Amino acid sequence: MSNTTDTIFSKIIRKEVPANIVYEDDLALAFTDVNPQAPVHILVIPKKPIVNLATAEPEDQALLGHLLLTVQKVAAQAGLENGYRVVMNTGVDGGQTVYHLHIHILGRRPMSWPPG
Ligand code: DGP
Repeated sequence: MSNTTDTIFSKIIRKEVPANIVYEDDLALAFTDVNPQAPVHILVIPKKPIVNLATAEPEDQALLGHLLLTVQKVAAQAGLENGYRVVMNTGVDGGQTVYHLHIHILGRRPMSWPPG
């Protein structure tokens, strides 16, 4: 696992790489996933470069809460009134590929369980 957090998502935050941004505030950014796994697939990320949930610190408590409430806001904005799935792939076994903490919002199709 890389320790650097200057990932492609940092470049999206700095607007060096284009993205379809659907929500932004001082602490968070949300944009559509480049490789959608559902009709709605949005990523919510902190602007602070946290690697993943496993490396978040107690000082990040309020930020993590803000990200979840941002998920709620973005999902409502996307019209996911029938529900949605929230996923945080964490580390190698979690299937994480971009080492900047992100929350997937997947919606507008039925989800199965268990996930792959
Ligand atoms: P994960 O496997 O949880 O680390 O998911 C990373 C997601 O990030 C993956 O679904 C594809 C998405 N992604 C990777 N690079 C880009 C990019 O440059 N732009 C956008 N919009 N999404 C990206």
